[in-house]
Amino acid sequence: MQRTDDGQVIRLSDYCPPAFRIRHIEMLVSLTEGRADVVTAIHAERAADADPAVPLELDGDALTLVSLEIDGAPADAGRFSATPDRLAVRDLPPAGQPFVLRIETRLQPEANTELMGLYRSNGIWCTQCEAEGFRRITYFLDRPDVLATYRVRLEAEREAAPILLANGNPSESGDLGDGRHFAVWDDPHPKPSYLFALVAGRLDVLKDRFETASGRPVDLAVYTEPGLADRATYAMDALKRSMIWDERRFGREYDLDVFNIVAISDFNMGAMENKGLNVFNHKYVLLAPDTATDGDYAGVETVIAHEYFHNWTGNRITCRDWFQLCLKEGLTVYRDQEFSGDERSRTVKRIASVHGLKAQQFPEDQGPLQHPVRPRQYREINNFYTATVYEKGAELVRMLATILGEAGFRAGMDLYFDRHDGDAATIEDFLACFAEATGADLEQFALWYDQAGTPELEVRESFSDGRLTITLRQSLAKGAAGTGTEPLHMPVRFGLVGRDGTDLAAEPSAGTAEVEGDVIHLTTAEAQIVFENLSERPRLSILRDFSAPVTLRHEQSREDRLALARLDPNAFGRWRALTDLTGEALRDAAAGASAEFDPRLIEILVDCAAEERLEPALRAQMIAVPGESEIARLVGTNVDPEAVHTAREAMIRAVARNGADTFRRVRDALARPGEAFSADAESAGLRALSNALLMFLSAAEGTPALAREAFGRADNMTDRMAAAAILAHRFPDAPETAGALDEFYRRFESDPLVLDKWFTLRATVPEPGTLDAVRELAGHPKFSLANPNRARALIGGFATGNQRVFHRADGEGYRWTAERLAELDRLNPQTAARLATAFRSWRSFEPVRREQARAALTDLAARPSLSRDLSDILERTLA
Ligand code: B3K
Ligand code: ZN
Repeated sequence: MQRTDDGQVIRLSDYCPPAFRIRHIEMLVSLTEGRADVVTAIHAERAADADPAVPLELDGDALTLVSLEIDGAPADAGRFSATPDRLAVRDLPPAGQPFVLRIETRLQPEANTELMGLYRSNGIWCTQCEAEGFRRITYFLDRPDVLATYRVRLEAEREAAPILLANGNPSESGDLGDGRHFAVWDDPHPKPSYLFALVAGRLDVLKDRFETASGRPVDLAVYTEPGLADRATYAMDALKRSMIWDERRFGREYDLDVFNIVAISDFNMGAMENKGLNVFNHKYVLLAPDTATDGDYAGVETVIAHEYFHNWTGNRITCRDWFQLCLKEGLTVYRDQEFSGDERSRTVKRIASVHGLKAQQFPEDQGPLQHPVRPRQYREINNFYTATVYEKGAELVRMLATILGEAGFRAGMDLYFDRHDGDAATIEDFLACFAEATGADLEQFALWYDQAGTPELEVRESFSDGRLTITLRQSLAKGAAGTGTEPLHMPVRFGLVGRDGTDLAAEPSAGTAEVEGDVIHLTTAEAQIVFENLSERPRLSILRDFSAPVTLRHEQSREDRLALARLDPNAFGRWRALTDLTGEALRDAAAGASAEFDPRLIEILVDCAAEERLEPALRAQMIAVPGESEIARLVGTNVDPEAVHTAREAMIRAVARNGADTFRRVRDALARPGEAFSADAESAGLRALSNALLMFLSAAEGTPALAREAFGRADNMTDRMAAAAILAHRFPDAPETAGALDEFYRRFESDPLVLDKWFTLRATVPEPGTLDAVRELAGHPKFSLANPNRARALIGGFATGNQRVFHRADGEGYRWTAERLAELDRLNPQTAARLATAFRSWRSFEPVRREQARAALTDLAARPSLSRDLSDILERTLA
């Protein structure tokens, strides 16, 4: 039974340190079919400054208390009261007199469909405790500022669970007779309860070793379901590369004798950084050329690195409270982005991150679910693992690095690691380290954490007599979060591009904002910068590398913008110029303003595809046509998804028509027949470009022949999926498509990760008939709401990946989705709430759809016993 809503709001301003300290925990978890018995000994002590009469109030969630002992004696009934969600113990000793509570609980992991706490995934016992899952295992002060060492003993039948894992280092193991065995794990590093984990089951393993820079040997292992360990080699390689990178880039070494990763099928998110025992959604571990796309490979590399980097940013230094979530998440995303940039191509990675930010975080920041990077209040913390906390949080760290420079940033990080190792810290603690290490004043910068919304940056320029004046103006509108609108410290990176495509070396001669190298520090609502004695009128390339997460309004001539798209020496600047131009053209077409595309723009897109000096991955990014939801965001109000679809198709056809000959030539030259598959970034880039061209060529020819041929010839999942998507999306009624999708299904029917792709492929066909298809797919024998990946593949694929059908004018797309969410909410509130965010932009649609969406949401919100997770999202979305 999920927690229903009690309407309680948790506020940052109410933070109080705990009245009791818990320094050490011993746990015995005994697993049998159908039940788990948990005995927890909590070594606690009243805080020195706490009221001597205050009871110890432990959190619980759906728990049954079996027994309670205080210092070795059964507790008198009068000394405690227990409910499923709370255990209060009175008359405990004063400060200075430690005591031990022994709490016995009994759980039913098989019945846990929420996948929080202890549950079973394909028979494997596993846990998820962040944010508040530990309280579903035992009563505890389940908050991140309570740090303790753990000793955990696991017992289970050897046959059912030959592998027994927990946090820390293995200490003892042995036989118990009766076919049962045990293992004891010691975690010497004090940690909050959200980092607790255990895993038990029949697992295969891939093992390796690593030696840290200071010579500590570490046993590495990736555990998988039986028969799949050979798919973990890339993950293992990514882990070792992450370990080396963190030593070199941040001086951070690993700190236990073992590092274990376990890949399971049923998981609410990507992965979890439990100390020494990372638990992963198997989607972010298992790879083979035949089953995984290049995107999957990149995703595994990123998530493996992300969870590993949490060992320092998250585990060694954790968060004081959940409002500080970005302290670990934004910082760790920044670190994984830097890692991927170093391992692959920095520009390609930066473009991918910015594209993701604009596609996911911008709509969140500009809609009803808006919240500051550090929220001030929440009803359900699981709903705040958002693009704003993660991706915008990473942008704030990136701005800090831009403002302070590489050396200053590193000095601040060193001080942070040094000073706060072992702490539960705050954003203030973090920023203070940078201020102290560099002498910078970061008070204004700190506003970024508390002011929600995407700021606007308006840029104007004027040139005469060799004198260029740039005027910058920033503004921030009050949005749904209702937070402040003060001017922010915005680092604005720029270049003055000369006629020959190189940056002019010019120093500003006057201005009201400080300029350091190629960065303007905009700290006021408006500022001006002046450059004099310029030999030519430069083209202003502004906001290079997306140096601040803002919406740019640059009054720049079309000629200059087109020129920058061709010759900005900063490749990111070229991409931005180009995608802004295509975005605006699509926006105007979708809003009915213009049905014609500027031929010069089309020509640049075509030329980019053939530009040899650009790496292929970058060319693929340059010629990508923005997706329908991105176009809808640019239109902003009264969106008609049919018009958006039509506009996008028209642009694809225009590019395809003009580029067909070039594209064919480039694509032929990219072909590497007979060459063995390699997953490296360069090969992935070749495939990305080749498949982008295949899409345009298929559109130009108007037949499925090319894609069908590519599908048949594909020797890897990237090419196979690309071809299948062209067939399914562009030629849904062709017999070639039915044949290919059938073949795909039959071949991969028993591979869950590939089957997820098949469900998504079918759910994203932009044709009205897809609604019947998804109805049927929800009843498909291979569909299951209980598996989050499968639920996301179908419901998420449809609601976020099929704008045209989800937003059908008759409201059927909304109603079908709402119905599935209601069903899913009874099993897994967290996943239901996450999927419900697909509705977040409902107000930007035209009145008929808006009304349909409102009705579907209102109807869903009015259902009895919705979870706190789902009702929180629905209420905020409707507010
Ligand atoms: N810290 C986890 C996310 C936990 C989500 C809880 N609802 C994974 C990560 O960000 O690394
Ligand atoms: Zn994380």
